[in-house]
Amino acid sequence: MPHVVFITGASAGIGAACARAFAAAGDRVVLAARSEDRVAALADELNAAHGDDTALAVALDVTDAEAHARVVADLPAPFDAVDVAVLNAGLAKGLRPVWENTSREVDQMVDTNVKGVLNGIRALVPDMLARGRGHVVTIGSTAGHAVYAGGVVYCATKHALLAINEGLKVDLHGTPLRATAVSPGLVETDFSLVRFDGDAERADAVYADTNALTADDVADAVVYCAHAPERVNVAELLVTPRVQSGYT
Ligand code: NJP
Repeated sequence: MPHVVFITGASAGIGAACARAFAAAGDRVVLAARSEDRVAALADELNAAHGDDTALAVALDVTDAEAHARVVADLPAPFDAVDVAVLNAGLAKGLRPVWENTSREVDQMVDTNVKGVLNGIRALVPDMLARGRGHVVTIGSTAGHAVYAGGVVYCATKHALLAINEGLKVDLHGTPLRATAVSPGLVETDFSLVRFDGDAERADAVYADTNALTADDVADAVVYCAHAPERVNVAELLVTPRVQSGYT
């Protein structure tokens, strides 16, 4: 039976790669992001490649708890019984000493990377519990294992994400549900463009001296965790470039 996989941040980067990888593996995917046109285009691509009802696009800002719950509750068949939640939407902003971060930058990172994931868990897990089947995969980071200069808030959100994954496993103990954190190192996506406010030169420089992962590398890891036999829970998967000098 194909899984139904709900992916946040599916309009770009790792989320879009996960969508392509799950669809190629025969699963159905719900593509959630704020950029409605981008997820709609990706859904069209996947439905053309893998057959109708492979992909459904939904507009979602994960920071909006009510919208998150509503989007999940309103999913039409055959996308309405979500088996795997890939809670991937995230960003970094304003990489400067923490006292120089604006309150907007702090809000953007905490609201998206932490509260957005909690909103996803609250929207999706109750139905998984009711059906006795489900898997929550959060996309963390090597930044959840360290703190680097200028990245205090981002790193703190990714430390929080690992705590959420650990806590979720505790709360899910005795249920058939699984919880996994996939923690990538440096991945070549729009992530750096976002964290440097669209400065492409700075973003490119990040990848110039490193053999960064591709988004597909991370997607393969996510699919591996989700497709592991039911008796297996991959608690956390750290996936880094073979050579990585620091933390993203
Ligand atoms: O970044 P990018 P990645 N509501 O910028 C979406 C982690 N990570 O794929 O809403 C809903 O290409 C945004 O969509 P849109 C990182 O922390 C990365 O690299 O349309 N969606 C887009 O689809 C993050 O958790 C690296 O703008 C929202 C997606 O998020 C995850 O990987 C290293 C949203 C971002 O795509 C994916 O990042 C690492 C919202 N409020 C961890 N805000 C790395 N790239 O090096 C944003 O260790 N999105």
